[in-house]
Order: sequence, then structure tokens, then C-alpha cells
Amino acid sequence: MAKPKVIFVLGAPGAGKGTQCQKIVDNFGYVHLSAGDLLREERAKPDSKYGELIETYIREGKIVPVEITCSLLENAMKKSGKEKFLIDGFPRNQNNLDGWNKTLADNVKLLFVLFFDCPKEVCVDRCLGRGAAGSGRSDDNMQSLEKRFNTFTQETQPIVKYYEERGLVRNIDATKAPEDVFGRVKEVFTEVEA
Ligand code: UP5
Ligand code: MG
Repeated sequence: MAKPKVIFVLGAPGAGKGTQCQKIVDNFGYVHLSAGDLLREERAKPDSKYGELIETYIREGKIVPVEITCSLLENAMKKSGKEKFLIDGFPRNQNNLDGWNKTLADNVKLLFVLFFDCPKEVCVDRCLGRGAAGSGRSDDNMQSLEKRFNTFTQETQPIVKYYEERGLVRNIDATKAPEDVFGRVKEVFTEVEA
């Protein structure tokens, strides 16, 4: 049986990963797995062993240990019964990359890494706007956002570089309106599907 196909979706906090993934799902039939959403769901379970740990890491903009994230991703992939996945917001640091390479990497085919390029000021405005509109996310505040951006710069950008060196990154300008950003995303996916 063919290995499931995976696309990693990376970009700064608020770059529009979730928004664009939804459009890719609607147009190209992928399953969207947001690592952040899976962690937030796990945190909300009353019987979770990891609820408190996850909440602390998210508020502090730190990256949850990979064993937790990879097992959530693996379960979600199995449960879906599908074979084309967008993995949104992962891998975000060296620990994530090592854990992925050790466990799941050989069982899937990584097609490419979709990277949403967006400057900090634009991203911060978007996240604060979402917070003000009642997102309920405990990290949509200036204090958490500073930490999320530090983590992005120090830990996630080197991972993007790692994949760039392997020729796997598809860069997208994420500053424009959602439909315009998706115009470029569509081109990338149309090439892949061809
Ligand atoms: N918006 C979107 N696109 C727009 C556009 N083109 N023009 C104008 N507005 C636009 O969008 C954010 C906001 O901007 C929304 O209001 C949207 O309408 C608007 P969204 O699509 O949600 O952006 P996204 O990039 O998905 O932003 P998100 O806040 O989800 O990014 P993060 O990477 O910060 O969040 P994530 O959920 O991935 O992770 C949260 C935390 O979980 C991490 O900080 C970390 O602590 C933890 N985590 C791990 O530990 N490990 C993991 O593997 C993953 C997460
Ligand atoms: Mg998101």
C-alpha cells in the first residue's frame, strides 16, 4: 500500500496557516491536522495527563515535548482513514524534527513544506484582532505573542532552513488578502496534482 502523503505547513504565529489550510481542504481534499488544535483539544479533556503541561507551554509560547505531539498526530492520521494530510504548525523545533524523523517519517511521504511568509507586525495585529474578537485563545495577548515570536525566530526558522537546504520549501507571500494568498497556494497545489 502507498504511504500516506504529508505536507508540513509552517509560518509565524498568525501568518494564516489555519485559514489557508481550510481552503486547501475545500479545494484539494486534504485532511487538516493542526498540531496546535490537537494540543488544545487534548488540554480540554478532563482526564488528560498532559492538560496542565500543555496549557503552560502554550501560554509561554514554548514547544510541547515531541512525544505528546507525535502521538496526537499519529492517532489523528489513523482515525481519519485518509491518506493526504496537511500537518499545520509542526515540526517547530529540533526536538520536533528529531522525534518525527525517529518515529513517523519513514511511514509517510513528505511532499513539501508550505511556508507562509509574513512580517511580525502584520502577524501580531492579526492575532490581537482575533483575541479582541473573542478567540478565547490564552496566547492571543501581547505577552504571549512576544514569546511565541521569540520561539519562532530561534527555534522554528532553523527548521525551515533545514528543509530549504533539501529543496522542499514552497514559499508563499502571506501578507495579502486571504483569497490572494490562496491564489498562489493553488498554483503550488495544481503543480503537485498534475
Ligand atoms: N487572517 C488569516 N489570514 C489573513 C490574511 N491573509 N489577511 C488578514 N487576516 C488574516 O489566522 C490568524 C488570524 O488572522 C485570524 O483571525 C485570521 O482570520 C486572520 P490563522 O489562519 O489562525 O493563522 P495561523 O498561522 O494558523 O495562526 P496561529 O495563531 O494558529 O499560529 P500559531 O503557530 O501561533 O499557533 P498554533 O496553534 O500552531 O500553536 C500554538 C501553540 O501550541 C504554540 O505556540 C506552542 O506552544 C504549541 N504547539 C506545540 O507545542 N507544538 C506543536 O507542534 C504545535 C503547537
Ligand atoms: Mg493555526
